This record gives sequence, C-alpha cells and structure tokens, in this order.
Amino acid sequence: MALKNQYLADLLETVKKRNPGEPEFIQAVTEVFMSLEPVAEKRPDLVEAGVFERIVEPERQIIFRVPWVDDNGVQRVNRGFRIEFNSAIGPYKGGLRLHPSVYLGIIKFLGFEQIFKNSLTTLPMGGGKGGSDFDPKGKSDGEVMRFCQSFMTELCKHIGPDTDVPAGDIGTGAREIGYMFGQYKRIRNEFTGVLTGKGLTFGGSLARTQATGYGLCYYANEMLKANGKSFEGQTVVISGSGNVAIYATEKATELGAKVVAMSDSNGYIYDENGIDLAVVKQLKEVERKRIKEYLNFHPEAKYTEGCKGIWTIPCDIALPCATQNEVDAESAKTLAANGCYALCEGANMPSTPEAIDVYFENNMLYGPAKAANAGGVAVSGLEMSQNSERLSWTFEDVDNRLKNIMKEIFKSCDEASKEYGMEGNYMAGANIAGFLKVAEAMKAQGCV
Ligand code: NDP
Ligand code: 2IT
Repeated sequence: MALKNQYLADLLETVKKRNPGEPEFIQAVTEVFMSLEPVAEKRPDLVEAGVFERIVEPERQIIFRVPWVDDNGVQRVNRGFRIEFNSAIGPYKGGLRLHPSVYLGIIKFLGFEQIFKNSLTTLPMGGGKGGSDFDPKGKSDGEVMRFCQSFMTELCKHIGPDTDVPAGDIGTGAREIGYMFGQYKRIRNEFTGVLTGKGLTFGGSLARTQATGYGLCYYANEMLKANGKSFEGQTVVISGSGNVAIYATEKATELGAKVVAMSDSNGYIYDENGIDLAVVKQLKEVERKRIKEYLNFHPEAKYTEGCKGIWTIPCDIALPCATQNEVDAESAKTLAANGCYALCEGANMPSTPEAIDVYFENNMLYGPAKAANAGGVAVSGLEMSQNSERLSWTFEDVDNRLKNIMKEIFKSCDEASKEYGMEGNYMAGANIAGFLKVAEAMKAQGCV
C-alpha cells in the first residue's frame, strides 16, 4: 500500500534517501506515516511547524569504538551506538541491545518506535535506544564485565539522570546493567538513577523484571475485554524465552490461559500440558542454556529446530516476544487458518507489514508493540521517580500503577482509532495518540 498524502509520500522518499541500507528504520517510519495520513490532513499547523520532518531525524547519533580484552588476552573491538532520537517530552529513554545483528538501522528503528511508546505511557520520557554488535552468548562473566565497562567508559560522556537514561533490551539484563552502573558511578563519582532495570539493592524497582511481560498481558486483557473475550481457557503461543516471554507466560497462565509453546533462536518447544515455567526460568535465567534442554525435564514435550515453525501450532492468542520481523505473511496466514483470533506484540516490530495486512484481512485483534510492550519502559519511568525521591515502592504499588498505565494506553489507542475513523485499528490509534503528544510539545518549543 502506498501513501496517498503527497506531503508524507515526498517526505518518506527523503527519509529513504537520507538513510540508505536501513530497511528496519524505513519499515518503522512507513508504518507510522501510513497511520498519520489523517493527522497530516486534519492538522496543517503541525505540517507547517515542520514536526513531521523533524521527528524522523534523530537529535543526536553517537557511534563509538568499544575495545576490550577476552579471557585469552586477545584484543577485541565492537561498535557501540546511542541514538538520542527525541527529547520533546522528557529525557531520552530506552534500552541497550547487545546482539551480533545490531547496526545503525536496528538501533534507529528501535529509537524511533520508542518516541511514540514512551509518549503513550503518560510519563515524561523522550525516545532513545542504544547497543552494540557484541554477543554476550558464550562469553564468561569476566568478558561481559570488561565489555560493559568499556562500553560505559564512552557512553557515560553522553548520558545522565536528566539527560538520557538507558535500560535493558535483548542481551542486556540485570548482570549487564549492574556492570554498567558500577562503571558509571566510578567514572562520574555519582550515585544517580542513570540506568533503569538496576538490582534491587542499588536503586532498582520491584516489578521491573516482570513489567514488560505482565504489561503485555494487561494490555492484551483490555483488548480482549473490549471485544467480549478473555484469557480464561485460551491456548497461547509465545515466542522467545527471554525476559519478556518468561513474564508474559507467567501472567497469561495466571489469567487462566494455557501457554503451550516457547522458543529461542535455535528452535521451539511444544508442551501440550502447558509450559512448566519453573524449568524455563532455571534454564534461561540461571543457567543460560538452550530451550531444547526443556526435554531433559519433560521428555513428553516436543522440540523442533528453527524458529518459524512455532506459528504453525494452533492457538487462540499469539504473543511474539523474541525479535523484529519474526512473523511474516505466511506465518500470519497459518495462525489465522488455525483459529488464532488475537495477536499482541511483546517484541518490537515482530510483524512484517505483510503479516499485519493478514491480521486485518482476517479481522484478528491486533495489539501493536509500541502500545502493548510499553509496560517495561513505563516501570522504568517509575524507577526514575523512585530514584528521584530516594524511596522504593512495594511490588503491589508498582504493579497496580503498571496495570492502570496499560489500561490508559489501551484507552488512548481505542479512542484515537475512533476519532480518526479507524475503529478497532489499535495500530493506527497507538501511532496517532503517541505522535500527537510529542508533536504538540515540539510545536510549542519552536524550531529546535
Ligand atoms: P532477551 O535477551 O531476554 O530474550 C530474547 C529472546 O528472543 C531469547 O529467547 C532469544 O533467543 C530470542 N531471540 C533474540 N533474537 C532472536 C532472533 N534474531 N531470532 C530468534 N530469536 C531471537 O530479550 P527481551 O526478552 O528483553 O526482549 C525480547 C523482545 O522484547 C525484543 O524485541 C525487545 O526489544 C522487546 N522489548 C523488551 C523490553 C524489556 O523490558 N526487556 C521492553 C519492550 C520490548 P536466544 O537466547 O537464542 O538469542
Ligand atoms: O523496548 C523497550 O521499551 C525497552 N527495551 C525498555 C526500555 C526502558 O527504558 O526500560
């Protein structure tokens, strides 16, 4: 589908020319522009204020060398990134991804999405993202520590609790955040909330570990409720077995669903009795092992090599929680043909544009990432508040706030979709609602 609005169509061509070789970034901008066509028509003032041109250009892009020494004394070099995309409504905020596939285009798509996601949370956070092509898999704790220290030695020049507050993402969990926090504190001689997702003994928030997965289920639950459904008795397939997937499985199960499949980048497990999450947590959070080892504990379960096949498992609800573009049109068609009626995104941009077309053609309920997975960054925002007031709130308090935020996010998506004549299209609703708040702030602050 092409853009009908000439102004946005021309601008998209400029974005393509200016960002060659970055298909994921172009994909993210195209999706947002498709949703914003009615806004461009209805709000000429925002066009005149140059908001659309400015919002697709990062405020600052930092790329740096990350040298470190491995356990054999060999010098290694990775590339580090921090994209400070938009600070109209608050300090830059967003995670750090450590994965060999990381390059500028991945970090830019993630940073761009983060602008709208953070706006939807109702909290004052701008959009940013960073990371490196370093692969923590198979590295010793010492190697990960030396990498993280070197990464922070450069990054610390650009961030701060009121400037830019990074957090976790793929490959960056509590261990990595701990090493980075230690190094920041040592170099700057400051104990501040410069990172979120910290350990509970040094300023971390209760419920941050659970926040993205729980938030995803709270959002999905609102979407299901609004359409006369619920998790109760439903069969759910969840891809990934990392932070988001584990806590989505925990909450979906608590809400009465049966999660029958999970995966990692090597393959997927199918357990028709329902996934034994204690085993997955032990394998993934403690031992850092592969998902196929689940069979050592449950030989009756099935393991299949390769990731894509997970979408051939019949389910009512699908929650992709691994990585970008993991659901393509073929997988989406299979899901729909097998009776899947709802798909809610825990990962960032897990559906290809063609897959999204299939969801709509089949009248599936579709919860887009920037709304559905906003619970993680929302609780990061609550961690920043707790750090500022030097207090920590109870698990129940944070979890209740998270629930309310996810409810509000669903409401904004729903209302914006109705106001702009696309009722039930929560993707358009999320893009419009997320955009409008940032756009108003950018307009009010003048040409900066
Ligand atoms: P983790 O590193 O904890 O887990 C990632 C999971 O996804 C692992 O099971 C991993 O398998 C799998 N995976 C990663 N890359 C690929 C790939 N290229 N192909 C197949 N599987 C892959 O990360 P998170 O759970 O934190 O993040 C998952 C998704 O959720 C990402 O898209 C992230 O951006 C998004 N997200 C995360 C938030 C957070 O708070 N952590 C907040 C909002 C969104 P393997 O171990 O084999 O690599
Ligand atoms: O994609 C995301 O929203 C995250 N990885 C979490 C970001 C954060 O700052 O908590």
